[in-house]
Amino acid sequence: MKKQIIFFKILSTLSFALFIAIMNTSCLELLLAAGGSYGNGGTYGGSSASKGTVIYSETTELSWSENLIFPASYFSSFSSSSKIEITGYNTSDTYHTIKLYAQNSSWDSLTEGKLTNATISNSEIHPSIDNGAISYTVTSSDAEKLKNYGLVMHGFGYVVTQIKVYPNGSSSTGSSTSTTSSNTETTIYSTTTDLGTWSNFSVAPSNFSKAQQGTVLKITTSSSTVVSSPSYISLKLYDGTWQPLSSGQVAGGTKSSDTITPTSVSGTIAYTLTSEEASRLRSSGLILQGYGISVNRITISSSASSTSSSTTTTSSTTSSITVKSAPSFSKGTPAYTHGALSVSGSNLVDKSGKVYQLYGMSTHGLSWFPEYVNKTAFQNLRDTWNTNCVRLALYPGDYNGYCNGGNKESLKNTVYNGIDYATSLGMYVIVDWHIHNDKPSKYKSEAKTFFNEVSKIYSKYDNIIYEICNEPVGADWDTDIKPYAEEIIPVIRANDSNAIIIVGTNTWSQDIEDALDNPITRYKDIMYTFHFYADTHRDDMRLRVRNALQSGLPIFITEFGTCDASGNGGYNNYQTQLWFSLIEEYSLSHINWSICNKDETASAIKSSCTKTNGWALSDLTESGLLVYNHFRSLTK
Ligand code: IDC
Repeated sequence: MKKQIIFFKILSTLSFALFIAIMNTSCLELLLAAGGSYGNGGTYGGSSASKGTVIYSETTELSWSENLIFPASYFSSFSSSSKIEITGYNTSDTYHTIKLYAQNSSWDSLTEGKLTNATISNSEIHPSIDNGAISYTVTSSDAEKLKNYGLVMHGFGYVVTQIKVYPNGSSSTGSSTSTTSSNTETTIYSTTTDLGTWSNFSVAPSNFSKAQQGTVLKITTSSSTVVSSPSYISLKLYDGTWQPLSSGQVAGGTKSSDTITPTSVSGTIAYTLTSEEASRLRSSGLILQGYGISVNRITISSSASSTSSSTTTTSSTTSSITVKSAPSFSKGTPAYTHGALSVSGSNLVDKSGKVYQLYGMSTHGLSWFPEYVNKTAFQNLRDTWNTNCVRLALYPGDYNGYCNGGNKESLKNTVYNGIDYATSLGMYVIVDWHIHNDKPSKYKSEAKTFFNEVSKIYSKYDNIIYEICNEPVGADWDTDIKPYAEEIIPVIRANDSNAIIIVGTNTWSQDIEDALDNPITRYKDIMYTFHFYADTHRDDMRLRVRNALQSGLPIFITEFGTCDASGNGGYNNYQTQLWFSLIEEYSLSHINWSICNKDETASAIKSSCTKTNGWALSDLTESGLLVYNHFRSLTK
């Protein structure tokens, strides 16, 4: 969506010939290449940088929904004294704010720099003058991020009329005629990732488009907290198809077959590519795996022979991902019939505005029961169980969770496969970032990266729903959960402007009144999570839900159990039926925990049954049978 907005703005300033060229290239690439002549600004790098260069001169009201994007090429000469100057004025709203982010995969907020004519709180810049220029002087870390990824700006209650950049700060008088930076290294990864016990992450092929024989990868590392005093440390480099890189030269460590032992846990190793390895990275990207060590940054040296005076430096992102085209759902499937969903009052409604109820099964944690993510299982859930939705539970925290030693790549693939299976069956699918027993802010940066990537790939899918924090615990709504949500939602919405986003509430998603008292108003199509485990949560909880619904809160029960809150013990048919009555009264969406054979009461499949699809009724537990019969009584 953001790309489209900017795309159309740029389009108006481009010639027809360029338009034809755009049609033959990816919009985004051209957009980046068009950097030097954006808006009415002079050619970047040619004019005196000490006077500043106008990079934007349109009148645009920031109202959360619009992101202004400036490619990395605008910031190629940035360093720690560089400045961004924003001219504009406050609207008549009572709230005025601007947010600056680096356009890296985790959308890091820029908050540490020096402001003039503005103050900052909660990563939001508040102008202290009603109109005129405010400025942000970047830190060296901001400068690095902007140089590599570019800038995203959004906000509320503020009209931007001009943006200028001063690579040398405002007071510099130095002659700066050749401002094209001759960077020899480009940062292609700048998120601290603890590799723990052989975790891995990948860097997309686009980052290696210029790799050739002799190109150097520098990997900066620090200690691991997952393995606090490791008996050894190790790094392994692979191409994107898991073929090792082992022929190149290593400095800063020793190499034995395909394993590199860094000289020190905190330091930098340099790996020089052979031409065959460079070609593999160009086509499939890099996977880095390791033990007892964290990676903080990866840079790639640029080739020596660059063409002179090019201002269109390539912006590399770690997440240049293939956006899948819009799926066509088969006739008669739930997603075909009901299309893109939205929120109206306290209701979830379908494409024709009719109240619509989603219901179905949740997986258990994908780290432990990924085998239930298969197409036949989902088809059984759609056809035999009569459900229209599945939920994919990705735990960040627990042991072997996504951010705690789990194999990120394979977990992500399980999520993607799950979305693809559900889509091919015309089912709705919830991507659940399964925070539990934690504050959502704990894994915020990982969550941003994850949701940015998924929502980019699936931006054209109308059947995907994002649940951004399953069950916060010990997290204040006003100061933790809501600010977290207000950082994650724009990341998703920048890719997918209308997906339903569900936000968890404190105390294992029970404190729904907090959301009622201080709802998220910046974004539409937001729902709030309520969870019940029937034996533990009874009349008092039903009353809370009823009251919140009557006050207009859109509630989605993304998880319920027929037993007690531990998930094991206390199977309670009677209390579950009472919940089903309330659910029916308000057409609430509801998802049961969980489709797996773990030996616990909440599981729908008997522990003696190892089938991962094609279950007979005799394979179901008492909980499984109860929800099976309930789902079959509903209309999908
Ligand atoms: C439980 C699982 C159990 C697992 C535990 C910790 O059923 O096998 O050992 O998590 O990972 C929730 C949570 C959900 C819990 C479930 C039952 O969202 O993760 O699953 N529950 O305790 N909220 C209330 C109950």
